[in-house]
Amino acid sequence: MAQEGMFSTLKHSYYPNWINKRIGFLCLMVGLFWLKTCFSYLFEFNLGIENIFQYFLLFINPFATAFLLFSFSLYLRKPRAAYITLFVLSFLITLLLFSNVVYYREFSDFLTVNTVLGAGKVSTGLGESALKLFRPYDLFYFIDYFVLIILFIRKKIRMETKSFAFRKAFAITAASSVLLLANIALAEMDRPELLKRTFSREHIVKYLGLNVFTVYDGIQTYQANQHRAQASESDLKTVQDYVKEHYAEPDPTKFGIAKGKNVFVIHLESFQQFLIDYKLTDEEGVEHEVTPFLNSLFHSQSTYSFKNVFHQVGSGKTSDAETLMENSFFGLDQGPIFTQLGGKNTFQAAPAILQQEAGYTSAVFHGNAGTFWNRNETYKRFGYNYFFDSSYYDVNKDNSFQYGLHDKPFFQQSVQYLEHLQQPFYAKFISVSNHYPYSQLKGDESGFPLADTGDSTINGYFATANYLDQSLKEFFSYLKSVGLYENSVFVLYGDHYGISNSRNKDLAELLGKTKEEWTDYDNASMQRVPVMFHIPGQTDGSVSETYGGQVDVLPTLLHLLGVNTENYIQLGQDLFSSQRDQVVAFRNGNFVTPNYVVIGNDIYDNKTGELIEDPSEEVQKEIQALEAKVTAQLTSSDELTNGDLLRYADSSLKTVDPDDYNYKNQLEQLEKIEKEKGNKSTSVYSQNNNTSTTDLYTVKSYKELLKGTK
Ligand code: GP9
Ligand code: MN
Repeated sequence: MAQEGMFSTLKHSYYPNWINKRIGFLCLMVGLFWLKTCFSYLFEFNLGIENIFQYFLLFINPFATAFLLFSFSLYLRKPRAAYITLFVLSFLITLLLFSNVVYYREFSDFLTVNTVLGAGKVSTGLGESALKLFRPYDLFYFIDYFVLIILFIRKKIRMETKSFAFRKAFAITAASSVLLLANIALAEMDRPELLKRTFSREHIVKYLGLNVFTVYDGIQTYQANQHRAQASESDLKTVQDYVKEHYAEPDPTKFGIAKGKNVFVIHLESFQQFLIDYKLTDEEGVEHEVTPFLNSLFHSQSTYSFKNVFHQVGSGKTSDAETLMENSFFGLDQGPIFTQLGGKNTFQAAPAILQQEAGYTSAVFHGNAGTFWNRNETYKRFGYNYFFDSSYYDVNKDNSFQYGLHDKPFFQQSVQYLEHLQQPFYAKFISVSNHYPYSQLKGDESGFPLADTGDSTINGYFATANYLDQSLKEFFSYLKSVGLYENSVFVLYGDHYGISNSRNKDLAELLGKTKEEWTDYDNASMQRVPVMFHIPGQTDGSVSETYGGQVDVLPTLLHLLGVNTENYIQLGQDLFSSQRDQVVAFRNGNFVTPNYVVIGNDIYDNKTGELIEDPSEEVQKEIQALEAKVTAQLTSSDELTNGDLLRYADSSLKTVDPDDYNYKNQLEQLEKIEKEKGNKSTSVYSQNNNTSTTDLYTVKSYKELLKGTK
């Protein structure tokens, strides 16, 4: 009866009846949260939405978690407690949303558990500017609470006094859980392995929403912290013993031959060894050399090239290759190390070593969002002084694709920053155009012949590799014209496969094999990626047959630069050393040596490519010994990274403090240094009488190049 009485007073009210029901009010709260979230998705965050389906996921993701969370208030019998709980829950997730909005305005990234725990640091970094991050319209995120409270006080909205049936509450919790699972399933359909690989925080937010992201990040942080908490200084000792025992002396004829030179690290996206010297035959039977410029470098008298180096990446792909190349240890078995530990661990990476040992300035150039692979955080811990991400480039629809700016404009636009770096520098350029799906070249850049297999991914691979090749040729011409070429060393490497194992059978014919002949042995062989050390001035270049992995590159490079590596914790061996093991571990535990290729339980003879069906006892023993080496290397790597053991390392290297790095306004930072140094400044810009050299850069499209040859 009391109910009726209450409703009767509402007959004259403007407010619909459903608002006065618990479920109705809950729906209203969900709706309001949904509105705020969608507003921030569209106007605050830059989520890189690519298609209608992604919009669809974006708009449904706030529903699932809000319903699920709010449904817990329905279990409370006392109406007042239930309404207050609902309010508090809603307020908390709104606060989470709003904090992210404000944080994003400054950092173009989302709040992680670690950032929140270290909030003191963030706010000191922000200083007075924190207040400037608020906007008048931010009231929009909270105004509804004031309005609702007033409406309650003035009894325009009333609490439903009846308690909510348990089974109904449960039905709502269950239904929202199903909705959440459906959301995750649809997201995984559009972006396979999303939760395993993360990619970037934007990816998780875009597909699953901020609430899921926060929980996901919390779980990851908890797991990482568990590992870390269990690790101790004595674990480092075990790894150190391995490193000592595994250390390979540098070749004295190579040690220091590039001392003091600038270092260009050129990351060749998805570039496999088989592309080197490859000629693609077109429909008319005409052969087209795919990468003439890289081939000329590979065979140059000034290049030490390696044709039996294998990629060793796991699910972190590009970022795992970066980890291997610059730290000489592996990525993780259970996901990308950049996203999982890049913002937390201590590293002894190339930029920090070179800065502290030899006064190098370091920079990384990449035309994709800085948050991809959590680079913006990881690079600081590697000790990179500068990181030029897509925000430093003119990127538009015509010169880019889903992974960022295309290589030609990328290299060209990079030099406006490169010319301001103090020498000697260590500069890494991450190319991207030769990335799956290999169908991104348009207009004047298209035209290089496509292969003719049943798989369009394979067919386009050669054209994008050729485009990368053209862009490098232009970049090198510029470097020669400004005098940087002669006093630099160039490290070029393929990061990982471009054609996955599942497609290799379709590739077989282009490599002179048949589908039927193709085996796991061939798949393993295809993990070869080119590695070159191009040192202008050297004349005894060669193509080495030694077996190695990406993990071996850092000690090799440091030795070329005259830096002793004995005191560092590096798991690879100098590629020039005569003491090399030549056992190449893949991230999944398979391995390759000059004699064997071992895939799971299968042993292949690496001379014939044949499966050894019945290995003799002698062979079995040999394999066991090799397996032990592989396990020792991979386990040392996992101990080192999961336990964050480098925090205990007692070397002369000063621990890098990420707070010392700021990737904003970097041109201004560089110009300030030039001014301070005056005529002692060693940047190209200063040496060129404070004049820019960007005009010396020439870019030609594929169509223009073709015309030139006709
Ligand atoms: C993205 C690019 C590609 O920025 O480096 O990464 P991948 O997908 O190859 O790991
Ligand atoms: Mn890659």
